[in-house]
Amino acid sequence: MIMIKPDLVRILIILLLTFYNNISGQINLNSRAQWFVNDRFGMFIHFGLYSGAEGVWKGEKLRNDNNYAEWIQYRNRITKEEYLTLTDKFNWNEIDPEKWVILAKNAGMKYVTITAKHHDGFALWDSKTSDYDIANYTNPKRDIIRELADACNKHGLKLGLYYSHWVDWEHPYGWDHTKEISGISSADFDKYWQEKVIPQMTELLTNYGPIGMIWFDMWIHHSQTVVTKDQLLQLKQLIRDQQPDCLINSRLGLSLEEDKDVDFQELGDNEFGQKKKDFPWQSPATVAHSWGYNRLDNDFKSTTSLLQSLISNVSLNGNLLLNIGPRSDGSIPYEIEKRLLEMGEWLRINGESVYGCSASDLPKGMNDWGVITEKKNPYGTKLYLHLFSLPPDRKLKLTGIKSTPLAAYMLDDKNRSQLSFIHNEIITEIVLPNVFTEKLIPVIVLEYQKSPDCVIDMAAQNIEGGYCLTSLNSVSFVEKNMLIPKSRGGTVPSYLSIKSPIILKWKIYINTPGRKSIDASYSYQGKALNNQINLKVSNNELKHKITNTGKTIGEPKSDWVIDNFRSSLLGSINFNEKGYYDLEISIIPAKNEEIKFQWLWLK
Ligand code: JFZ
Repeated sequence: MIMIKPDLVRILIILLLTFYNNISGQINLNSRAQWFVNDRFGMFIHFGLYSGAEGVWKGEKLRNDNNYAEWIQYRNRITKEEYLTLTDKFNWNEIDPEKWVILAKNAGMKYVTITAKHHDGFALWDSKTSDYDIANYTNPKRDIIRELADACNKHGLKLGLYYSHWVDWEHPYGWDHTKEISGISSADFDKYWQEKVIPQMTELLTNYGPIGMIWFDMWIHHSQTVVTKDQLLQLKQLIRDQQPDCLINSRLGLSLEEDKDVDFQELGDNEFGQKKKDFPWQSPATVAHSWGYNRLDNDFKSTTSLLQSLISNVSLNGNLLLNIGPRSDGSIPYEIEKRLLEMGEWLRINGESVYGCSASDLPKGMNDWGVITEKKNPYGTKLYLHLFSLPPDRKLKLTGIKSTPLAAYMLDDKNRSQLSFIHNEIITEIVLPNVFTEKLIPVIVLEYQKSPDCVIDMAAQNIEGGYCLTSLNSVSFVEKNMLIPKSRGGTVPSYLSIKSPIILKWKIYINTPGRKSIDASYSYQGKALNNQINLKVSNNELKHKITNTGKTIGEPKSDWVIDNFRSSLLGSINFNEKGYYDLEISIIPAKNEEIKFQWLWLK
């Protein structure tokens, strides 16, 4: 027998953990979710009887502007009997779930989540619990979940199942929003729960091999619904017992505070990340608006914007679950298929910057040209700079990284031809190629020996080489209630409401010395003559008197009169040498007056 010293065990564990963390790059996740944060991109499939209605019923379109065609039975008040006539519309000889899986694979997606049972209560598999299922209405019997599970196995994708546990329009005691009028007893709802939810979930968890995730869909906390915490715990326990590796999304309905044992947070529909989070999360998204096929829903997002949503999420540690709504013959609308395939093409070349990547430590939006993902491995760290916009002078400035890169090249360049760059303190200036071979989103790779040091309290130079200084990139603490969000359709910008003297400070790095001018944008509606802005940099000082900025018209409508935000020159200052500068302004409003401060612009 080999004896292992406790010390050695400790060292081994530490080594293992270090390696583990380096691979994932994302902390605060349980081991179950490891594949999920690695894979980043999945396919959502909304398919059901509603797919046959296509968002129209008896010539009338869906009674809701959100276009959610899978809600047509509820919205257009269709009885169960009439709704079932939709089964005649389906062309079962054509419907082949393997085609959806192949599309997912070609799109670079690593998992597939299908509506096993949506709100209409109709099961897409051969359910022993309920006759309200696909097997009962097809001859020979079909089981879409089985076929999809087989196809996923064959092509190496993980299978996720959407199951509407709260809303069910078929079962007399399932939740249906009209019960807000009629009411429902908790005993009756529990009948539905024990008679349909638990047995159907048991079927799904025991008959279809490994399930990667269960996608529940209760988008409000259980306390606001008829569902009880105990019922949710029962359901969760069932999953943990039957499939210990299966992920559960946060729309189960328990808050993360009351139960930490949910595996990832699901954001709202088409809601994308705003902030880096370590806990795994995902945005469900559509290519147009509807989830189920809607023939009138033609507002398709571009491939570039879909890719940007995916990459931006990854840059904040998030995933993207992008939806297709097949038609009643199984086909995918051309506009959706085309975009998915284009995403796949991009990922085949540039996927290294998405799969297995996580957030960098720089705050979202700090560099205005795009987003950054990061990959650590035992040999070093790579940063991937995704260019959403291109600087007109073809010199990309990355602000915030202290370390000097070892190498810089385009991710799609097999030869890794080096891009020339200059590194100054915290600005890496990279000379971009004149022509990009990548037409959608070019990616620059920067290699470092180890995870590079970041400076996060700096205001970055923007794409035009200037600095836009707001309360958001300042180092000063600002009371939340002073931040006024934009309003009136964005014609009134967001601003800082200043009613008593305040000091705001920024840290910037100047890499091109010289004289720079400084403007301030603000609105002032009063009559006082002693409102002041004083600016200090090193030993220089600029003083500025604030005067009334008047009104303007936001839109050509007589009632759209809004405060004017005007840019005024404060003066110019000589920045003699390269280096860090502290910039400070004091804004001193006259007594009882309000200054609406927007930004400083330094260039
Ligand atoms: C739900 C479903 O009702 C819809 O049919 C679709 O399946 C979608 C993926 O999920 O819709 C929602 C869920 C959450 C919100 C809004 C609509 N939300 O958080 O605001």
